[in-house]
Amino acid sequence: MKQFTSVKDVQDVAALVNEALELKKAPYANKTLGQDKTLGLIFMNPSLRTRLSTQKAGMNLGMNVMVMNLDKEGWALETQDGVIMDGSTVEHIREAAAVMGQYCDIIGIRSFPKLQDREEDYSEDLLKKFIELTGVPIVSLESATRHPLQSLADLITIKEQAAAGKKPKVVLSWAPHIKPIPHCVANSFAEWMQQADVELVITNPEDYDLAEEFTQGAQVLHNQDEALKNADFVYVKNWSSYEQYGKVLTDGQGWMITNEKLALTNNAKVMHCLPVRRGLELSHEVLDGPNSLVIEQANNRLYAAQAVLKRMLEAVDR
Ligand code: SN0
Repeated sequence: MKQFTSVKDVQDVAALVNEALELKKAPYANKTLGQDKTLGLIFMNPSLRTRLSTQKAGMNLGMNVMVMNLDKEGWALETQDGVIMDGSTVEHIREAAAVMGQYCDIIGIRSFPKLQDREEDYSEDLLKKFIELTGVPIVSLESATRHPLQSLADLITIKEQAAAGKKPKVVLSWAPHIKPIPHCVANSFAEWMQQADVELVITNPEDYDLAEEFTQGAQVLHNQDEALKNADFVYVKNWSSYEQYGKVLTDGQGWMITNEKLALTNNAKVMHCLPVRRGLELSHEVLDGPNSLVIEQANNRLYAAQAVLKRMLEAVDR
């Protein structure tokens, strides 16, 4: 695997999920694979799970791991080509990325969308520049439009928890929030679920439909109660509007998943990528109750990252 930026970089999704589940049983079985190899994790935005799980995944494979919060610890970075750098930016991505590529065998990069200009965010310019300029395999730690390590962990979790012999109904349910939030987790989740053996239903308020390139084929309902009927998994996530790009259009009253909402489902397991705003996105009672999978889901981030890094170290094209 040369890059991991979307589900399209994976030839056989089910095989990757199985590989991660094997690693969960024996996390230290490949200790020599990463010997004398360096993983660099570059963050332009905050992180808890992605940072710690990917760092640990590298260490489980015997890698050396370096982490840098580039937004705070690096020189102010210029990403536009051809500009005269006589302002506040100090270093161009052309040099910065090329230099990091000298020190690292694999690089992970996190860079959220700015949520100002749709075309700019959806062009994935920064991620593409990292791929081009570092010259080493790149793992997306959440880019402007996707969060593939999260989606792989989500799929691992669903595979582990789904009842045998039944195609699970999985509902991606929009949740309220107070500020503009990226589409990445929802986009990716939709994209990955369509490569899995599940029935995907997406529910969100009007004017919150995700980009069609990600929802293709999935049922989109604006009536949440109807969507929740017989759900086996409810994946809770806020995102800002795609149509009115980056805008918050409603306070989303009535969209939070509560025990009352869960009563409409098939005793659904509840998922969220975290961080979650309690009492706003998801109720305390559900998060603290028996249906919540959020901690196990976060645990699986480790095996998702480890499966991806293992394949990159093996330089296996599958
Ligand atoms: C990010 C997102 O893309 O939704 C990261 C999730 C893994 N989440 C947030 O930005 C939450 C910020 C907040 O204030 O709740």
